[in-house]
Order: sequence, then C-alpha cells, then structure tokens
Amino acid sequence: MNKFPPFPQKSARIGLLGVAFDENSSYKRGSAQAPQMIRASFFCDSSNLWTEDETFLGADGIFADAGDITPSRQNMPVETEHAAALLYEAGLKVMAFGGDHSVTFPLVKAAVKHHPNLSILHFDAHPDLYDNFEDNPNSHASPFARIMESGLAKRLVQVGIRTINGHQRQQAERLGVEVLTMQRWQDVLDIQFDSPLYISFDMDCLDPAFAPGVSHWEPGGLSTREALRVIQSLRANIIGADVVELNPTQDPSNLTGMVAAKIFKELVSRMLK
Ligand SMILES: [Mn+2]
Repeated sequence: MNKFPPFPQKSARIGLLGVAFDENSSYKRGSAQAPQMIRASFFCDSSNLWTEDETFLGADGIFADAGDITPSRQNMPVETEHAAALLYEAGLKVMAFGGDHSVTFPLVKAAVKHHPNLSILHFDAHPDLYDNFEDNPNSHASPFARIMESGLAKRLVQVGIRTINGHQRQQAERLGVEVLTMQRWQDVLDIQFDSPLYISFDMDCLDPAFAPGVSHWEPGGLSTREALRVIQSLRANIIGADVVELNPTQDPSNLTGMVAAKIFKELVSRMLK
C-alpha cells in the first residue's frame, strides 16, 4: 500500500480528511502544505505501517480517504464541516490532518452532531482561547474560545500549555477549560474520559527540538515519547482527531513530517480500539 483507499469503502472504520488551509495563521504560513507531507511521511520507507501496539495499518478495512480540501478563507468553516460530516454520516471515525488550528472549530462541529456529549483533549503549547486575536475571530489563536462559547464540548482538557497570559487565563476560567500547563503535564495521565473523545493535536505541543517544523517555536515542550505516552494511555472512545500546525516550510529535513505521521499512526491505533 502506498496510498490510502478512497472514500467510500465498505467496512472501513476511519475516514481521512486532509485540510490544506493556513489563512488564519497569525504568524507564518505553510501549514496548508501539511496534508501532502503527512501522506508522504506515512508511507515513507524510512518507517513501516505498523503501530507500536502491533496493529498493521496497511490492512484492508481501516481507512477511507476523502482526499484533501483546499478551501478559501471565506469557505473554510462550511467546507471543512461538510467534508467531515460526510465521513461521520457514513459511520466512520474521522482523522483530519493539516491546516492551521482554525480548522478544528468546524471539525468539532461536525463531530458533535454525531457524538453529542463530547469531551476534547487538546495538545498544544498555546491555549488558543483568544476572544479576538488581531481582529480575526476565526484566528488560529481562537478556536477553543469558539468551541466552548458554542457549547460544543462538555469538557475541554488542554495539555502541554506554556504560553498562557492574563487574558487567556480569564478566558479559561470563564469557559471552564481545564488547563494543564507544561509543568503539570503528567496530571493528564490520571484523567478518565467517560464520554466520546475528540483529540486535537497541535504539533507545537512538542518541543521544537523534536518537531521544528511548526510556525511558532515554543521551547520547553513535550517530547515525542511523552506525547505518545499520553495517547497510548487513553482508555476512551476516540471518535475523531486532528493533527494540525505542521509547517513543512520550517521542516527542511522532513523530520517533523515523520513525527506527525507517527502521532497520526498512534492516534489511529487508539481509535481502532
Ligand atoms: Mn499551538
């Protein structure tokens, strides 16, 4: 297998959706190129298609690939929600990848229609809770403010956070967000999620030593192994996930692409449980 079987597939379990969009990024552009890089890294002969729990992801009946969408700034929310909704409607779990973090708001909207009572686990250096960042309410700095204001999640737990400021601390309190700052990251291992779980994985939750190919370098983050430990310890029904903020233009060695593909594989492995 060197590419994913196209959607629809009989007996597939996970719908794939690439989101090639970075126009709500406040700093560097480039995450629109991430879907292509994650696809190439997934199938790269540098590694193989087995997960660490020895699941073979090249087997039939796992993936159905809806391809990549390349929405305009204006159409991104509607187009992204619609593309993800088609996969949920087909009874699939959804793995979305690529894009800046603003894509998570419509992705969660699609998820919650089919899985009410949703909890979210959010990996990030940043809380992304700005009420209005640089006059763009759809900024990649704001998706979790929009999600919580819209009542889309019964619980939002953030891990890896190391940039919280006064405004976002107020927002977290107002919106009932459980922020595990980087100093307390291991507390996430004690949390049980008793409702369907959506995972949003911003690649900059990782230390830039492990994942330099992101738009915002924030030292002092999780190691790849620590992030995998959190993912692998989850005993929840994971119904959807995204891997966002991979910026191939900042990743000349393709290292971060391989890290993103690894996270993708291990997330899929948990979704198949
Ligand atoms: Mn971030």
